[in-house]
Amino acid sequence: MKLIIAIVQDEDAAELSRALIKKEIRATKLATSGSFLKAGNTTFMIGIEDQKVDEVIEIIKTYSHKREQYLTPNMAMGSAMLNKSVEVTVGGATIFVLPVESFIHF
Ligand code: 2BA
Repeated sequence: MKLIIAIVQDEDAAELSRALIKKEIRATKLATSGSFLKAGNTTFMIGIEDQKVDEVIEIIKTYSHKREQYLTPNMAMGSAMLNKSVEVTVGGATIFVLPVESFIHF
């Protein structure tokens, strides 16, 4: 078994959630935020059998879109302050696949 941790943009979370439910793939959604943009994002925790990992990654890919976002002037970036807008490309998704030592569900 594996644990997939997938960070997606909030805008993609509802559709991804629906697609996972439709495929009977269980997931937990966490409201998170990125350290760089400090904007909200959504983290999915998905416990899944090894042979279904690729299928889940394909589903996440289908519903996670790349978007341009702006760091606005005066937004703190580390200790530096910006004085003009900076464009960054966010997403599709950031995915970690971890081995699961044991899975207990009752
Ligand atoms: P944020 O940390 O808010 O980052 C948003 C976007 O800003 C990133 O998009 C990337 O394009 C840019 N960015 C982040 N850190 C940067 C830096 N030090 N210098 C220049 N540009 C930087 P994504 O790479 O698609 O990441 C989207 C979100 O996924 C991140 O939000 C963060 O919440 C998460 N994430 C990305 N990589 C991660 C990692 N290695 N570990 C944990 N979370 C990660």
